[in-house]
Amino acid sequence: MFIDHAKIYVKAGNGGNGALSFRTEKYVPDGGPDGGDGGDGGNVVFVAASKLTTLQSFRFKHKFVADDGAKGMGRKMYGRGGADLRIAVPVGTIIRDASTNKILVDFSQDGQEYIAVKGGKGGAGNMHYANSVRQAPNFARAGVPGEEKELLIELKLIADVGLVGFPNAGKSTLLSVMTSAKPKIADYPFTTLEPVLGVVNNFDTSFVIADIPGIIEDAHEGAGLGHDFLRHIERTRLLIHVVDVSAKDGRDPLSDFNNINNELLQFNPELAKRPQVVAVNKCDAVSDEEVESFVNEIKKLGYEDIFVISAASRVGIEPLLNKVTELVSKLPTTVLFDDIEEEKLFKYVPKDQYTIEKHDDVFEVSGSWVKVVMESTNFEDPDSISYFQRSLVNSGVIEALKKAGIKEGDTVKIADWEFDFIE
Ligand SMILES: Nc1nc2c(ncn2[C@@H]2O[C@H](COP(=O)(O)OP(=O)(O)OP(=O)(O)O)[C@@H](O)[C@H]2O)c(=O)[nH]1
Ligand SMILES: [Mg+2]
Repeated sequence: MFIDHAKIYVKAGNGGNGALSFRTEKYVPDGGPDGGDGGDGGNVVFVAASKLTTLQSFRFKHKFVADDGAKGMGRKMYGRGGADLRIAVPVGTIIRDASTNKILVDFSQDGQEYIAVKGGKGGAGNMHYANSVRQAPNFARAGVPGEEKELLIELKLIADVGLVGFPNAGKSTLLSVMTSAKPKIADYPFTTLEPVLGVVNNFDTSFVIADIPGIIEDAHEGAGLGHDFLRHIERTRLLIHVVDVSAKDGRDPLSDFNNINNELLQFNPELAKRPQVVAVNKCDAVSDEEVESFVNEIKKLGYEDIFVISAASRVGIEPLLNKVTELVSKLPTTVLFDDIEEEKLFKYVPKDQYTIEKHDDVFEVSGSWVKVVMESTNFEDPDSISYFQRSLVNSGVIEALKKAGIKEGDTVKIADWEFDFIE
């Protein structure tokens, strides 16, 4: 059921045949040729839609055929053109030609279109073939068949929103209340060691949030966990900057805030320019006055979208979520894959951090990453499962399973879970 990797067959509509017909009217014994043209076949067109986040629609349907053009008719009547078949795919989808593996299109913008196969031209009717010598053309052209292709459809993992902040600020807690992801949360710094993704479904918008390890001062020089993982949020549209306003560990929230922004700047000035929503967290642990004075300081720095929240007690989450949803739906994607290289795509887990063992028809996948993936998946939630599956694809596990000889219907075992392998 690894639906974020689909192979489909597309066929454009055939052109309609041209008509072979002669005018027959009372008192006109030998009417001239009046066979009309056949209509053109419909194209199969893919359209990127930012509202979609999965390739769910390809799970059960693998064959897509556009309408044929209608055949031409007598009395110079043209056949109707076949309608295009339009197929919506999420932004971030890549389509390859299955026979060559060549990338045909990389959808990075909402509304982007790609004609995958063209409909056949309609045939000309015999009315076109009359001339002074050949007055009764006894032939018409047949319509051209529509193109057909086998395509591979893949969906890259792209986070729309990145959570940044000092270790222990409550980023993972916030992810866990905004999405159905179940990241590890604990009262010590560097709880999060690998990026964790969650899917938000708010109103009719859905987007992906990435929780990354905490950043500290001098991360750009390798302090703490360093900042390599910042590349996971380089293509996000906006950042939620989580600040612990309680300053429990003797820290100053304002210098935390400035330090993080400075680290972003050191890493990539573009990332520092990304719109930021400030989540002033742990408001339950300090007085209202302290919260207010911090908020005022942030306002002075020019930030407008500031939300006072308590992630742990779910206070103030809804207005924050609504604002982020509104901004995400308005902001353009920052993803533009000019030259597509596999290594540039978001990788959920590094390759080679797993092993695959085969026992009869059961392929067991194990390794340290499994824990990370499992912790961030809610198996009750279809979106979460779909991201889990995608992470398997992106981490190369599916490829490795295939190399190990997995067949449709075999069992994949990961930790305590078993799945049927369905392509
Ligand atoms: N009082 C209070 N505690 C909170 C709040 N939000 C989170 N915490 C606690 O703060 C601690 C750190 O939370 P995490 O969500 O793990 O923090 P993080 O930013 O992901 O930390 P790292 O992954 O280590 O960078 C946990 O003990 C949380 O329970 C809050 O609103 N109020
Ligand atoms: Mg964390």
